[in-house]
Amino acid sequence: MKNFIVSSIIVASILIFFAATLFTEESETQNSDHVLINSIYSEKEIFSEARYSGNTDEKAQQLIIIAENSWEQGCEVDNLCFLPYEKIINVGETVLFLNQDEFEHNVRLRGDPNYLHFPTDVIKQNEYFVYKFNEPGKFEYHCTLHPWMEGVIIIR
Ligand SMILES: [Cu+2]
Repeated sequence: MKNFIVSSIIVASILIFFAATLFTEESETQNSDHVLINSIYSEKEIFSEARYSGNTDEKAQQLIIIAENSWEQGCEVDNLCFLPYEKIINVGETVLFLNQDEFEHNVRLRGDPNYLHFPTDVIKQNEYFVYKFNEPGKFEYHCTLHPWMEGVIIIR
């Protein structure tokens, strides 16, 4: 009986430890998003050349990074072209796409020949594009210059 109690306590401790680890990673990811978003809006010496484009003037809450070297095929193997590959956001939130690659990219909705949803031309290095999502849904997007670059935004 004593052994059972001891092992129960050990199992419970391990579970709590893993739950805490998961929670910490989640909030660290969100915090680093906020830190980078704030630096984009405030560190003018770095982003002074950044050409703003998008459908809103509101400050973004969500960040997607266009990864370094994503112009080169291969990032798609581990879904590392847009970071993160899949982003879950709330209706009414604004996403900021930051290009950290040295080549220019775009963000276009799959199956949208008129490019109405992401009416951006190209995003150059250290430039960004913001888009506010006002409707729930699943948006599969890609870069038309480098079609292997794919990502998904789920709005709920
Ligand atoms: Cu591209």
